[in-house]
Amino acid sequence: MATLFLAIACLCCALLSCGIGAELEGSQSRSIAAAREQPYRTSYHFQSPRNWLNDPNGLMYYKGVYHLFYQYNPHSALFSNGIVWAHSVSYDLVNWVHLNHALEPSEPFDVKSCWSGSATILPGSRPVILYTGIDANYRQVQNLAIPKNESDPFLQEWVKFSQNPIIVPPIGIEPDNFRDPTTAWWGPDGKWRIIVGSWRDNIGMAILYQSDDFFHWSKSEHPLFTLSNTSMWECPDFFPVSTDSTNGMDTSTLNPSTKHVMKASFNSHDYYVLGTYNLELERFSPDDDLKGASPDLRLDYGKYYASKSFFDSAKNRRILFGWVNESDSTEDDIAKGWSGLQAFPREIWLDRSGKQLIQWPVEEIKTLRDKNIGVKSLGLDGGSTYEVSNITASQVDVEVAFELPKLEEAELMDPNWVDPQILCSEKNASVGGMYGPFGLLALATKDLREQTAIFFRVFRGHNRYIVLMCSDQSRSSLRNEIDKTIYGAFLDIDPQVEKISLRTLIDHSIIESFGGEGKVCITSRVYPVLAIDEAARVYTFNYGTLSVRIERLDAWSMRKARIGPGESLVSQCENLSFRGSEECPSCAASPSHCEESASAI
Ligand code: DQQ
Repeated sequence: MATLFLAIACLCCALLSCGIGAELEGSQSRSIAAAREQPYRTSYHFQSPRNWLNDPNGLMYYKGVYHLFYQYNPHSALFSNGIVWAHSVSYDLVNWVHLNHALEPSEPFDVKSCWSGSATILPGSRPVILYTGIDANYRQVQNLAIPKNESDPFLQEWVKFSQNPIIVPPIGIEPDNFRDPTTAWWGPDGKWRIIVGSWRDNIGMAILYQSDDFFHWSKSEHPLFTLSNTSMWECPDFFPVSTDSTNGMDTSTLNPSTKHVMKASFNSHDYYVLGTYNLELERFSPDDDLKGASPDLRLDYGKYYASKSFFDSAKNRRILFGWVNESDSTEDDIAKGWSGLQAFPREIWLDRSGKQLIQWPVEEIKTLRDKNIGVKSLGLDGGSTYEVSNITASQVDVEVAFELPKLEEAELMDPNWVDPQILCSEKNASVGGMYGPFGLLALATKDLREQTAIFFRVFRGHNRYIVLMCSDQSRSSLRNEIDKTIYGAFLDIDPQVEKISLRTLIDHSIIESFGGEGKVCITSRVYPVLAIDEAARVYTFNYGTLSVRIERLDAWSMRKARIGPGESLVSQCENLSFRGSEECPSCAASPSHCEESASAI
C-alpha cells in the first residue's frame, strides 16, 4: 500500500507542479464565456478536452485505480488513421485524470492505428492488454501489450510484445473484418479463451481462440456465436451474470448460478442475448433468438455503441461503459473541435426475471448531487405541464415515478404495432392518447419550442398492459440539420403492480434515460439553440386525456465532475469516503514526465 501512495503522490505532484491546476480552474468569467462558446460540452460525462473520441477500451480496476482507455484521434475532431489508446484514471468513476497515451501506432503491426481491445488481469495481479493493430497493409491483427512497471497503479507506460502480432486473420476471413478482442476468461482445463469480432458472407460472428500461455493462440473449430444478415460484429463482450444476486462476477466465473451474456455491436446498435455457456463443448446456447432486429434486447435503444464491461473487484459489481457519438454534422464537429463522449458508467446485472439485464448509473454519481427539489403526490391532468424549477436544468439528475389510477381505461393495443421505434415516431410526443404521452420534457425552453420529450404510453393488450417508452428528439433544436431520430422500446413491467419510473441524466447535450428502474435505457444527443445553460428548463408533462399522478419526483442539480489533465489526484482522494481509514497521500516528489502528461491530449 505504501508503494501505491508513493505512486499517487508522484503523479499528483507531477500534475500540480506543472501548474495545470491553476490553468484548468481559470476565472469564473472565463469559464462562463467558454460554456457559451461550447454549450454542448458536458459537465459530468467523460469527454476528452478536444478531438475525436470513440470506443471505451481496456477497462479495469487495478491497485485502487479505475482505468479507462479509449479510441482517440490526437489530430482531429474526425475519425482517421492514426487512432491511439488514450488513457484516463479515476478513484471513483466520476472524476478523471488524463494521462499520456497508452498505445500509439509505431510498429509494422499497428502502424496505421491501434484499434479496440480489452484488458485481462492475469493471476498474480498482472494486467495485459489485447488490442487490434491496423498493420502496414491495413490488415487487422491482434497484439499484446504489458505494463512497463506493474507496481505503478496508474499503469502509465505500456510495452508492446516484440513477437506481435500474436493472432492474424484466419483463412477465409477478410483481413479488414477481424477485430476487437475481448477480456480473456480462464477455464478449469487451464486454457485462456477470447473471442474476436468478425464477419463473412453476411454473417456476423464471434471467433473463439484458446491459449495455454496467452502468447500462442489457436482458433477453435467453430465460432462461439454467429448471426446471419448483420454487419461486421464489432466490440463483442462475453461475460457471466449471477442468477441469484445482483453482484458482478469475474469474467472467468462459471458455476450453476451463472448465465452468460453475449453482446455485439452491429447495425449501429449494441445487441445482447442471454444464454448458457458450456466450456467443455465450447458452445453458447442462447435462451432466445437474436435476429438483429427490433424485438432483440439492446443495451440501449438510443445512441450508444461499442460498449464494454469489466468486473470491479473493489465493489463486486460489473460496470459498463459505452461510446455516445454526435448527432450533428461533420462540419459542426470540426467547429466544436471535438466529437464523442462516454455514457455515464452503469452497473449491470441480471433482472430477477432472468430474461434481461438491468442497468443503473454507478452509485458514485450521488457525490455530484447538489441541491434537491422533491415533489410528492402531484396530479397531472391531461394536457398539463409542471415545471421542476430552482435547479440547474441543463445539468440535472431526475427521478420520477408515475401512477395510473384507471388502467382499465387505457386504449387498446393494436397487434400490428410490433416495432416500438416506429410506434414512437408515429405517436410522437405531440400526439395525444389516453394514457400518455406522459413523462419529462428535458432541455426545454419556456415556450416549449425546444424540448426533448422522454415519455411513456400505456396500452391494454389481450391479457396484459403494454408500456411503451420513447425519446422524441424531433423538437430538440431549432436547427434542422441534425439527426432527430425518435427512439423507442417496450418496457417489460406490469403497471398494475409497479409504478412507471423514469430516471434521466441531463448534461447539456446528452440525455440518458432509464425506464422501469433500469430495464430500458435510451440515450440521445441533442443540440438546442435556446435551451442552453441557464435558459434550459425541465418539466413533467401529461398530454394524454387520462390523468396520471406523480407518486414522487426528485431532481438534483449536478456539480461538475473534475475531468482533465490538471486535476489533483490528492484532492480527489481526499473527497472520497469509500477509502475508509486509508489515508490520502501527501505530495512528495515531482516526476520527470510532468510535461508529457500535460501535453499528451
Ligand atoms: N471502433 C474501432 C474498431 C471497432 C470500432 C476503431 C467500433 O476497433 O470495431 O476505432 O466502433
